[in-house]
Amino acid sequence: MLRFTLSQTTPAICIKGRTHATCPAPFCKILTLTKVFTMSDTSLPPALLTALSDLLGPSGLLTDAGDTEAFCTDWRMLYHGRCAAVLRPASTEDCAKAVALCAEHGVPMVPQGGNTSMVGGATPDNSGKAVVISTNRMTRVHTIDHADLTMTVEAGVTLKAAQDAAAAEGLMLPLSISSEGSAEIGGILATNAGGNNTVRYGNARELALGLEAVLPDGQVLNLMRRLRKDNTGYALRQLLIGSEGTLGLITTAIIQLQPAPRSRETALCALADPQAVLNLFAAFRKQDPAAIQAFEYMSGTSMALVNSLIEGASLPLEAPAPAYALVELGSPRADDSLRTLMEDVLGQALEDGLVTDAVLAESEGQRQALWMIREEHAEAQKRAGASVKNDVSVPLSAIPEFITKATAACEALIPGIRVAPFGHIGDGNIHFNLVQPEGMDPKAFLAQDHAMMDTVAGIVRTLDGSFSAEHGVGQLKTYMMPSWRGGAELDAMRKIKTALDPKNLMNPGKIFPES
Ligand code: 2HG
Ligand code: ZN
Repeated sequence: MLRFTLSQTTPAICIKGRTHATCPAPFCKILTLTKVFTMSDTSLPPALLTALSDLLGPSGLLTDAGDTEAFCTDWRMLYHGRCAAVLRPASTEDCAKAVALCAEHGVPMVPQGGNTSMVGGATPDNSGKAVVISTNRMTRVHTIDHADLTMTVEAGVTLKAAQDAAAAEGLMLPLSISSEGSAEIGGILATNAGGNNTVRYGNARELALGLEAVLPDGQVLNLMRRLRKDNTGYALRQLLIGSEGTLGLITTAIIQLQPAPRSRETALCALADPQAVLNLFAAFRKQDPAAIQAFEYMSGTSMALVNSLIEGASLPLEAPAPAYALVELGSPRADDSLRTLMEDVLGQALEDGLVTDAVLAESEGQRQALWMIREEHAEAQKRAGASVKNDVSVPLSAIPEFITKATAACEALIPGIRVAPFGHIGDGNIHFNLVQPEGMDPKAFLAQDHAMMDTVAGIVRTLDGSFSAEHGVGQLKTYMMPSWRGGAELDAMRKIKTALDPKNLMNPGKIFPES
């Protein structure tokens, strides 16, 4: 009988970086552990448990179901798995040794960062056989290099902490997502996260120059180079990025930075429909595409949910509208050219009737208030009841047709459904989210999730889009893979997976359908 006394605290913040006290989500509990556990709490073989406890120590190994529960449930509370243990290595070396031990014993491993996946990508199944490997103790920012404009950072650093570290040095990490207070660098790279600044700087993939990862057999893959050009064989880091933890566990990365913007202009605009939002985007792009830092779309329905369900959120416009655009321009120049650009384009758009109302942020506080309205969309929809997420991409030109057709199809499928799309319209990514009709049983609504997802995906397909844009496939959309990535493409993906992970131990059940 093996006994440990654990006493440690996991970060007391939620997806938004809120403290536990201010966050209503049950997921956000603080784990203050002063517990005794026994070997009988876990299904791990005794020899493995002993080796892991010797390696990781009490704060690095959790086996009590009460302590592991928070790691086995996703942010949306859709997936409730079980695990044999949570491993929390504090270094790449320990992580590699822990992975090697698990591989030796044939134990499946589920890598997990900030646990903010929207597709159940970091939740174990309910067999209780897998271990979760959490990166949340690997939190060092190693270096920030001004000459190379790079940051070397461990996987468990939250995106917000990495952004703040860059900002403290007068630089900018140009990746911004709603869950940045909790989402961690490792998970962000594993899922190739996109977010608000993709329109200008690309996805996580474009920002990662170097990478270190632990492969499924415990080998460390060191790709920590800081080179813009490096055509030396296959770009293995790009294979790991976006693999959703199925090919290995990312432990450290070299991220490209930018000079911090010294001028920024942010506006919230009311418009008639998505086509008008796209026309406004085209008007800015025509003047200065490089100035557009973010260009976000919000539907009237999704905005109304934010205003009614998020405390402190209020619409700073005269009246609600069918569509909104949040526009941000940024420049490392400290002059007022962006204000001129913003006023010129918006002035003309108002005159033409393209924009019906608009506000410009006059201070950093006002800017943050505008962004808060946008960033709270996921939270508002969570509070509105059960919802089905369709994180899709279509070519920009097809967005209006997509939204019109998909709205009609979903309204016909489930009368009373609240179609609440929003998203990163400047890069073609729409979160075509469907919120349950008021008063409907959430379970009855979710029972039709595949019917809704297939309806939306069918329209996406006719428009040359993708059913999986920035959130990944996870376990939510695995069933769709054969019809979207069949033939040689899925075959090549499976061969890569088998070559690196022949025993299918790394994040099993994600991306690939069982066959
Ligand atoms: C966002 O853009 C996130 O806010 C979440 O990607 C999207 O809730 C969603 O579907
Ligand atoms: Zn998004």
